[in-house]
Amino acid sequence: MSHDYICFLIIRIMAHIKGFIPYAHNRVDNKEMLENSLSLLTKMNERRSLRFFSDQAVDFKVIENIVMTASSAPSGANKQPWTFCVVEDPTIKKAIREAAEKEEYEGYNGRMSERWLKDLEQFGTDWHKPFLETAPYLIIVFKQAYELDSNQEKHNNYYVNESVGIATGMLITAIHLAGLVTLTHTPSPMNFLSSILKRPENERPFLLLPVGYPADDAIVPELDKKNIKEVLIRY
Ligand code: IYR
Repeated sequence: MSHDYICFLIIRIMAHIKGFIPYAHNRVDNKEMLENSLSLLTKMNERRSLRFFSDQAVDFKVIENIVMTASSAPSGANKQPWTFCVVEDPTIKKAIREAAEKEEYEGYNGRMSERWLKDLEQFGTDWHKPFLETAPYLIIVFKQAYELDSNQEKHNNYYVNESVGIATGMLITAIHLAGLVTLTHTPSPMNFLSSILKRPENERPFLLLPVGYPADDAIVPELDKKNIKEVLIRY
């Protein structure tokens, strides 16, 4: 019996004991695979970060689907160390805007380096963040640094930044493919989100994403993306 065959048998036996299920796709042929990958590339290249939102309502069911798409992401030991807080209450949005603008004001007026401010010039950003009130939803992603067991003992989660980063990437993709727009907003520091949203001690704010339709007069900066030679090194 070959080593590979023994491994195969062990996996089969484990599958029986530990509750595995078969997972074998129907193969997609090369032509279809090329078409699928190119059509996704074309679609994803249309994604832009938006700073000008319409206040037009969006069905909450769409937000649920988007969040659950993000939550299907892989994570260290499948701990799923994330919480997605969805804010539509205007009073809470206002409180978030006020706190964020306070931090951003400090950022643009002393905390950020000259070089950083220069790098941001092309985006035309400043400390004003009206979209935090205009967008119908704010999704605030929290990462769970640790979990508490039944004895209230702390257990650190694994690869938390990687896991929550992947889930957030899937969230952004789901928002775009649903036909909505967002912005990856990181008011800094963003501890105020924990207190406004009364999150537990094990959760830390990771990213804030306004979600909605673009305003009728929305504009985006003309940006270059790196070409394939710059990002793909073939060995
Ligand atoms: N948080 C600030 C500044 C800012 C920082 C980066 I890095 C950006 O890509 C864009 C903005 C703001 O939101 O204005």
